[in-house]
Amino acid sequence: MKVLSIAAGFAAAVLMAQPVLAQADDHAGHAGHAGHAAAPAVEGVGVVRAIDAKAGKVTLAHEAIPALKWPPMTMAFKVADPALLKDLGVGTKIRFKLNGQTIVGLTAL
Ligand SMILES: [Cu+2]
Repeated sequence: MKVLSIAAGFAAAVLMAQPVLAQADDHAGHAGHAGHAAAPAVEGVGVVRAIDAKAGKVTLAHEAIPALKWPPMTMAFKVADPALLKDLGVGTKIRFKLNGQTIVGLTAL
């Protein structure tokens, strides 16, 4: 029975490792940015380029965000709450608050 219990323990370890791998994958699609893992909430300024209310995403041409070492660029962000998008239009300049790569708050400028 010893062999069986070792095999069961190994299977459990593999299962437990999977959520960690999935988290790491979240950042793989964003190679243009350096070192934003576990970033605290940070503010940025940008102009709305596109809105996808259904997906809860907004594309911004954002200014540099020195706290995250991000250069100015155009990219899509998820929003924490789709209601944040309701007063936005293409061309609206906003100040936004980020938690990781999710916008958690914004105001039109
Ligand atoms: Cu960016």
